[in-house]
Amino acid sequence: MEADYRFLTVDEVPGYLASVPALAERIDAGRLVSVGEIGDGNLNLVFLAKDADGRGVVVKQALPYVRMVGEGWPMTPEREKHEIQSLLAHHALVPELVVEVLHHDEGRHIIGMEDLSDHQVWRHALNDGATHDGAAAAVGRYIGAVAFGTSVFGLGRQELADAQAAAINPELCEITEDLVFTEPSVDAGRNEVLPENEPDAAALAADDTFVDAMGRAKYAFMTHGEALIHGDLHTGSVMVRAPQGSTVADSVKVFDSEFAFYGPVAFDIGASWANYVLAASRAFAMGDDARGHWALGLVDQTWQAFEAEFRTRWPERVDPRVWRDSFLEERIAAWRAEAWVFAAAKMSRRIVGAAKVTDVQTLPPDLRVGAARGVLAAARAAVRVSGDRSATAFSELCGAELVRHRTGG
Ligand code: SR1
Ligand code: MG
Repeated sequence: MEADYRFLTVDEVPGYLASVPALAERIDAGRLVSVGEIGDGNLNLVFLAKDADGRGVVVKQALPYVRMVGEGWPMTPEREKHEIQSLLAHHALVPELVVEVLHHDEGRHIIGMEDLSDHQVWRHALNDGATHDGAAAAVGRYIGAVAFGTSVFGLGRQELADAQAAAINPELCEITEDLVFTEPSVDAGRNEVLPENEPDAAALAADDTFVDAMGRAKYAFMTHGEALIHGDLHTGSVMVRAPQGSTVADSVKVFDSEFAFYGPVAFDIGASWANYVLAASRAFAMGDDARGHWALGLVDQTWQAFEAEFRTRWPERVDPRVWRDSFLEERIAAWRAEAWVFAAAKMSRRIVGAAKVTDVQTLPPDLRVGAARGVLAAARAAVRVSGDRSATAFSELCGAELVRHRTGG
């Protein structure tokens, strides 16, 4: 594939940093002690540079294809614009919870960002058994701030229209539409499970209730442009930090929002819930039930913080004349119910689909079978619930399925 821009290399990074004033003021490009390519995501190149004084910057470049597959899966590098726009919009709302953008190179699809190397990717920290208390609430507060501040409730009419127009992101949305909603039940040749899980994947695909729910969820995803959502808010899109010897997070930063678009608020909520269930599946599979229940408890922490943040901002809504408190209650209840189904979609895609997660994949196969089976069973059970749709009911239902299936068998 012929790209019309140059890919960044480790060797080029020092000169690049020196040539960009906004980066050169954050790092001494002439006294670098390390430059490395640290990207472990599915799509992009990510470089971290550190100087002799311990200062650092991150430089991220979008490739014209999906990194995890290679040139055979072309993908617009323009996605970096959506990442920048959403990071800036979200940072303006909750600066302490969103990575700081320092630089944008449109021609080469490069973003310069603050160095968060004193943080850990939350998924890695969860896999290692860390807790980072407060992180789940921070994620909920971020979702609530974005749900209000980028929506009809927080923006004037013209500002909203401009933001919606700038956020049209069909290529990245189509990845989600395919991988999250369609392919868990309709294999496009990208699915893969352990042989022992093939009956579980087949049962998911044959489950009419599940497939119908995915159809409704995909429709909502494609039509409910409520807010400038993150669009890929899994635990690999959050960095966490705790002081030495502490289990409490003193910094939580959301990043990697290239999938951002005007979509359903509950999609980000469901994404976070799904990833807590995946973290719990790992713990239950390893026989650490206390840790499994702790991970499931994150579901309600995110929900409560989301709801509190949205309610706090509600008095500032654009048109209180018709958006009365009764409408707030309707919205909150609707988002909570929708989050169940979005979470079910996100759980199932990480088990059968193309882009898996280390929570489950790094388990030994004999433990992975039961974990995967439990997650799929939980997803199928979640779309069947029509009664109590609280966050705690969701985690209790998932916990029961994870424990029931964990032995593999
Ligand atoms: C082809 S991209 C695969 C996945 O990686 C991203 O993190 C998104 O979750 C996407 O679905
Ligand atoms: Mg990502």
